[in-house]
Amino acid sequence: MTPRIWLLNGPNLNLLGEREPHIYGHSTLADVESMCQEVAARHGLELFCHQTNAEHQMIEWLHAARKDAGVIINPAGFSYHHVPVLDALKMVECPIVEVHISNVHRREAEWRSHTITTVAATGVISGLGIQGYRYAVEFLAARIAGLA
Ligand code: CA2
Repeated sequence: MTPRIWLLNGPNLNLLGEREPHIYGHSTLADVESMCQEVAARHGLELFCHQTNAEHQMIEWLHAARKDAGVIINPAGFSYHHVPVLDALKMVECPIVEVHISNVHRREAEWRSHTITTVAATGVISGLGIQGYRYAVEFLAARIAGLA
């Protein structure tokens, strides 16, 4: 059976490329998703891509992903004080890579580095722009193949 991985993006990331390009770049979410589809296909993985502005929807997808092969999530605003998303992440049994496009540790606002979701992640990539998503797919492919 083809291993199934998920790419989940949280609130406002549907506007990627349109707002604050000096922080988040000019690429759109569609660009991110097609880049990740290409990498996933190269590794023989099936990739489900979703974005939501609604917390309950994110939780539903995390429940659906629970027993699949991997999750890549940019929780965006859900990274902060959203305990139900954290609880759902803790229920996921496969590896989780948390991705932030910007480096949350060197942003103007100190609170951005206090991501509560990260404790549930296998690892975190922050500050590598949209390439962070590509590396997350590469990591999951390696993990699924037993190489990482
Ligand atoms: O760097 C990231 O990827 C973030 O997760 C993006 C979140 C932000 O709250 C985190 O601190 C870091 C969402 C930023 C607001 O949404 C935007 C979406 C597209 C373009 C500009 C902002």
